[in-house]
Amino acid sequence: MSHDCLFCKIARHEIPARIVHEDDEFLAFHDINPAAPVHLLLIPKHHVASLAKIGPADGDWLARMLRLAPEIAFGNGCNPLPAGGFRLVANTGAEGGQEIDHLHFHILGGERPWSNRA
Ligand code: IU
Repeated sequence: MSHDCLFCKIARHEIPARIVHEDDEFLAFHDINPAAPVHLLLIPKHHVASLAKIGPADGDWLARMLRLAPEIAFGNGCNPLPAGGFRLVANTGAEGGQEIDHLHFHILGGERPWSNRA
């Protein structure tokens, strides 16, 4: 855990967030500046700066995180397939638009139109 990291603080419940899912490994909560009718962030509780820091030992928990994404999306307002769906976005690095240096998946969905900002 990184003591100064905002998302680590949210994972430790030191900063409030509108949490929609929590288990031993992961947390999902509403983005404070939503870019779509549904805009959630899914994070690992342990500190990982970004996808660029993922290594061979990270495959198992990363697979669990990916599998959690549709469960959280469809459980929290994203409309069912085939008409519905969701976007999964992992901004990585400065030129990737990453502002918070703790790995997070944006989960975006809801009735269109909404922009592809996120
Ligand atoms: P990015 O991929 O690092 O740019 O996304 C960071 C997101 O974190 C962004 O969409 C912010 O609105 C969001 N966020 C938040 O949900 N809570 C906060 O306290 C802060 C940022 I600071």
